[in-house]
Amino acid sequence: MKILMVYPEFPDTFWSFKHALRFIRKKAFAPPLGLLTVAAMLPAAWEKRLVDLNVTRLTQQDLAWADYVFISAMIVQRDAALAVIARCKQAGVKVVAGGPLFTIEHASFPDVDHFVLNEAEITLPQFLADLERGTAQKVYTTAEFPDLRQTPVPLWELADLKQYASISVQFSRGCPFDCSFCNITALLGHRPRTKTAAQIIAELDSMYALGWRGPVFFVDDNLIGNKKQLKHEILPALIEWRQGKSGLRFSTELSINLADDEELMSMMVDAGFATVFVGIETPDDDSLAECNKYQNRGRDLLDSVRRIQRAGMQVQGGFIVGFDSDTPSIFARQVEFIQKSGIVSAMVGLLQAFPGTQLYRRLENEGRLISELSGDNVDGSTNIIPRMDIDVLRQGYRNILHQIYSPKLYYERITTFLREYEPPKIRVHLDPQYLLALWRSIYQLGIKGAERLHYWKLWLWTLFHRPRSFPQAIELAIYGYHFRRVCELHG
Ligand code: B12
Repeated sequence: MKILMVYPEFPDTFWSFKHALRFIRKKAFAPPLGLLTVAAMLPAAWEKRLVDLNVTRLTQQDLAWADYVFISAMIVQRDAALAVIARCKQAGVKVVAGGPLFTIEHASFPDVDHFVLNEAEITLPQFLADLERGTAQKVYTTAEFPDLRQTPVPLWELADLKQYASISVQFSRGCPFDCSFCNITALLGHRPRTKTAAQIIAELDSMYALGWRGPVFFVDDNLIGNKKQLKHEILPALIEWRQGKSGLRFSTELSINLADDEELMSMMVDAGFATVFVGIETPDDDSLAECNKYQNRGRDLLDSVRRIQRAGMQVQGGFIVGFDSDTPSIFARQVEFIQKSGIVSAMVGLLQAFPGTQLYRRLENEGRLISELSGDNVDGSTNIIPRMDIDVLRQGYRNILHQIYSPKLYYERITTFLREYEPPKIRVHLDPQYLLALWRSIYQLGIKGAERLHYWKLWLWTLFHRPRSFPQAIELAIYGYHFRRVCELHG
């Protein structure tokens, strides 16, 4: 059996990092972990190939070679996925679809032959057994959440790793919290399910053996969802594994209560975690109460962010406007909070309702859902009727983006952050692309760009005050270039 795994192209979004990736001559952020994991679950004797349309093209020969195309996608890849499916149909290749897009809206894809939905650890074996018997069904779905201790090491070797800026690994799925807008718990449940330390080390060993020394993204929904196992099993294993190795800087996603645990933060830094993405959402307590984000309430959010930065991790943050409790004062308050926090990569979105969430059910009951979901929470679109006048909301939202990504405020945030930040001790792996990126940044940002003055001020300030953080300063300046391009795109 010949299986062609296809990952459709992403549009230009906040997290696509498309414009920043050019500086390091990479084509995409990370290889598609879902497809590579599914590939590892297929019979070893089957032939497998990966075509990630973010780094290469899908040719007629690829389609002629395949017995089946296995496709995965997020909602944001809907149109690109439809185009791939149409080409498969034309070429007479059968399509098997899975992943978040199809799990949420499979009925909109009549040309897909088989949907293997939810987590493949449960549904794929059922499909494969039926396929062998010649009784494959149209839809495989489950309400159960699998034990991740049976998840195999992804087949990274199918991907052309040189094309990517980072690789993803996954320790856990699910999140113990209950934020009303988040579709993670709807897709993956509340109880964090985890892999063992031996599995994680095997995954890291496998990518290290392939020569990977670049960044590694732990794509957990909340890395600290199971603190006990993390502290007693995973982090000690990672700290030991890192001895004598260079590179493989880790990043992840987690909740703000990390700031309450000094020991955990220090272990994470020793294990090599350099960046964490945290859902801050809003400085407004009524809005936090409205969306049930109790882990962010009753604390000084700015102080929590600073504690994480001081421990040695950069904080990236997610923010939302458009809650029912929001008044037009929220726009200025968000900008003020973001500036004070030194959260350089601030992802600000308009509130959107994803199917399966509490928010979706509530707004459906109130008759406040409109239009299709774009799937990109930072493109300035929404599928809900907000309480605030929609034009005021849209304008206020655009103002936030224009302000926080204006060169002046953006570069100010970099220095605010670097003042608090304790740079990591992990040994740097010197990739010549990073040196070239420095030269490209000089040309693009320091000579051509409208931000040139701020760029050179940052150079001087960092070299005098925080010389060890110089690589971070340049990296963040390059991210800023990407964020500004994406903002321009969305008006
Ligand atoms: C890593 C990640 C990213 C990476 C993607 C890197 C890459 N190339 O894969 C980055 C940071 C780039 C990213 C970006 C975005 N992301 Co994202 N991301 C994730 C995250 C945290 C993990 C995904 C992952 O790798 N999981 C691990 C693998 C093993 O799981 P999986 O892919 O789900 O696969 C399993 C099953 O789904 C199934 N399966 C998957 N595919 C297939 C295919 C077949 C044929 C079969 C049989 C089975 C199958 O089997 C696998 C094993 O069980 C998820 C949250 C989550 N936990 O899923 C959000 C998530 C996928 N992202 C989301 C969003 C919204 C975005 C952005 C739009 C955000 C933004 N505004 O910019 C962007 C869009 C992408 C872009 N580049 O522009 C949403 C998608 C919602 C949806 N229903 O579509 C999610 C679910 C997060 C959320 N809170 O809702 N993301």
